Amino acid sequence: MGTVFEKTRGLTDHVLHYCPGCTHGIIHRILAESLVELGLLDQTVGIVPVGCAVMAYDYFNCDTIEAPHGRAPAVATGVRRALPEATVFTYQGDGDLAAIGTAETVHAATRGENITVIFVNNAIYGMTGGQMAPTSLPSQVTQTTPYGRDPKVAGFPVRVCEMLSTLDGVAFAQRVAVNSPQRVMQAKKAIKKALTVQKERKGFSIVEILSTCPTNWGVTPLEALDWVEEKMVPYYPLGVYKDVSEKGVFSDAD
Ligand SMILES: Cc1ncc(C[n+]2csc(CCOP(=O)(O)OP(=O)(O)O)c2C)c(N)n1
Ligand code: SF4
Repeated sequence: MGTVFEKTRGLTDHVLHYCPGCTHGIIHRILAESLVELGLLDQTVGIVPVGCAVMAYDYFNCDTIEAPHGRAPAVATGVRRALPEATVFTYQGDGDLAAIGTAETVHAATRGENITVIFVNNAIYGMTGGQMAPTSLPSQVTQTTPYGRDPKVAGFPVRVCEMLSTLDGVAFAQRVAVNSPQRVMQAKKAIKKALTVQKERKGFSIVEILSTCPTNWGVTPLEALDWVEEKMVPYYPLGVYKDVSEKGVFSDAD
């Protein structure tokens, strides 16, 4: 019998620890598949975060470094410059990337570092029990906003792709979601594009992926897929925010 589907060799045999209905696992799979299909896995170094993906170093079948507290883009910068032939990705949640690590993210982007950022936006701090994240939506109930996020008190959510696409160092920025099979395929295409931008040394690339956290949103796994569609997509429109990958961000690519 022919093989119809098999686990990608881009992932190890570790059992993922994510909650039922969490889409971190889907994102791991499509990132790992992309690295394999582009022939990049064996030269890849992944930089993994604090947050629920903290143990991603056990899951990706490539070299990894743990960079707590939002410092992944800074660590990725060092790896990329020391190993120019490596493929370097960061894998970061919205608390990690857009709160604790905002400075590292913005400055790596503005420097046009040849790295690929996989940004998992689930509108909440998952790992620590559901506190408000910079990306939590207006009126969203979280552990620290029990009456709903009030922008007058807690500010407005950060739209990372829109913000970063204003920076000259950014070659490619796209927001996708993984709440349906079609969207998963689009997300994988975006990841492959971002990795290709890096391979061609065209500048900083980021794929923001709208992801689920049924546990802390207080919904079922199926309801979480609708939650992404009904609550997140209107505030965080999907699409390509920047693509200057033909030309690249520097006139003389390294
Ligand atoms: C400076 C600092 N503040 C708070 C924490 C605690 N902390 C660890 S993970 C985390 C939330 C991570 O959320 P996110 O990045 O959105 O990832 P998720 O767990 O949702 O995937 C927090 C607040 C920390 N490690 N360091
Ligand atoms: S707490 Fe949320 S983000 Fe973390 S594994 Fe569970 S569902 Fe996923």
